[in-house]
Amino acid sequence: MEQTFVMIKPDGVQRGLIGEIISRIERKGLRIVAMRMCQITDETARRHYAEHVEKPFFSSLVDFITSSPVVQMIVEGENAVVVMRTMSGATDPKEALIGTIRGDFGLDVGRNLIHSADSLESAKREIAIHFTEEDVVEYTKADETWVYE
Ligand code: IDP
Ligand code: MG
Repeated sequence: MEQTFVMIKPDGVQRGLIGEIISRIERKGLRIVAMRMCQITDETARRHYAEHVEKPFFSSLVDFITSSPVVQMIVEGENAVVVMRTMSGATDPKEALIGTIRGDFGLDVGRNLIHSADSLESAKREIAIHFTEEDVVEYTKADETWVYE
């Protein structure tokens, strides 16, 4: 079982898509083991997006991600990192496949609704930024014998 970090961005929250996005995660068979709604600080946003500090869009990205509440999750499952990236779709929603979250609900790269960690290493780094061990619950979902062979 892998854990990944997922965040519904301010546009997803403001557009009333929290339920839709969480519903897709649940229906896929993934297990949410931590979840919170919060407005992230400038400092946390800069840490989270540190790899993009030199990019021209960095300051607008930080402004956007701190502009309104987000929903953060740790999502667990087999190959959870790749599965969540696939469900999220390409970074630019115009290119994201229909059936993905970005492909179905977005049009602009600066308003692409969801963040999901791009590797196991990123997932570990991001989980450590946004959550502590006490935030994480351990449980088995009743349907898991019907999700996994
Ligand atoms: P990802 O979210 O698919 O991993 P990254 O390349 O890591 O994409 O970029 C992080 C975030 O920065 C994107 O989700 C998007 O919100 C924003 N971003 C990326 N490229 C651009 C751009 O060219 N213009 C504006 N915003 C961008
Ligand atoms: Mg990324």
